[in-house]
Amino acid sequence: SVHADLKLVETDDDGVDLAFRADVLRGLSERQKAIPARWFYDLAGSEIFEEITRLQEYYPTRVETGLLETHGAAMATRIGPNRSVVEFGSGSSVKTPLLLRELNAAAYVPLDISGDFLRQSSQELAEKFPDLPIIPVEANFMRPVELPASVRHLDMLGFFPGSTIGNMVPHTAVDLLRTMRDTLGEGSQLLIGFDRAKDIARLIAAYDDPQGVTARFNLNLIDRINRELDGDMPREKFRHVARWNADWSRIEMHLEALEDLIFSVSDQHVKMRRGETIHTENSHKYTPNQARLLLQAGGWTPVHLWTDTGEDFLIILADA
Ligand code: AVI
Repeated sequence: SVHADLKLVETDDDGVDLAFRADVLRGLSERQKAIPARWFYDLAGSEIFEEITRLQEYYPTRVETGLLETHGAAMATRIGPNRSVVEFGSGSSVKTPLLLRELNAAAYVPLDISGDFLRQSSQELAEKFPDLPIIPVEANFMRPVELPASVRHLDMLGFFPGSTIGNMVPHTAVDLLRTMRDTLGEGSQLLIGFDRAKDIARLIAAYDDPQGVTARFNLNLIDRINRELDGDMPREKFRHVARWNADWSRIEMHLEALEDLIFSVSDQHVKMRRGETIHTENSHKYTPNQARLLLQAGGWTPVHLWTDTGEDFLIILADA
């Protein structure tokens, strides 16, 4: 059964998302222009991301799903029964059931900033697990979340798949891990996915696929800015770039200007030189030791690690 929730996004009188406008206007006035990756995920962006996860070149979703299929029972044995599963970011229709079918969970609490997505995925899960109490909470999990009273007395298991942690710089990732620990409390556990450092050519192919799906994902941000923030960015004058940053061990996505440009967004004028970029995403890749260290820095003690034979992806179980 699915329980009720509440509302979050702040808008002005015209319905403009104030945080989106503030991030874009600030980001476009910096020396290295940059827009946080979270703004990729409007409805169109979320749909294109789903397409990405089905690409041959984009291995993370496939490999992580395989790990949950192969090792789900072993994970459940280590986790134990009667935990409340708190998922950070709404349950994907594929991965969450693979975990829930093995765990004898007391409740499932998906946290997401998008209420629409949350309601949809909760409904789908309720059909698969009719006896499991499902309590969706509309919340920004980057800040401490007060969990519903009905689950607060239980031992929690945080679930953070997808290597979403990789989209944060280590400083922010550590802040989030500490916040998760505060949200989940003493005696809790965390099951978290990391994408592993690997051959650079394979990483580039995963973020610059020949079909151009990832390019569409990146360029969709321009459409969103033009539509929601009254912009006139010329989409066809930008190209998608994916590059490896060795110092930070990450793939970066950028939108590169193909010629000198002048455009405006919400009445703010922006100039770009040919070849200049807007940095739109980081996707950090970790060795097992780096992943463990990140968890430790965030207040967690890694207790078990699962990886695939191709050594592409990691799932780590940690204690609070
Ligand atoms: C959601 N996140 C983990 C994806 C990633 O791989 O960093 C987003 C993505 N960007 C381009 N392709 C996929």
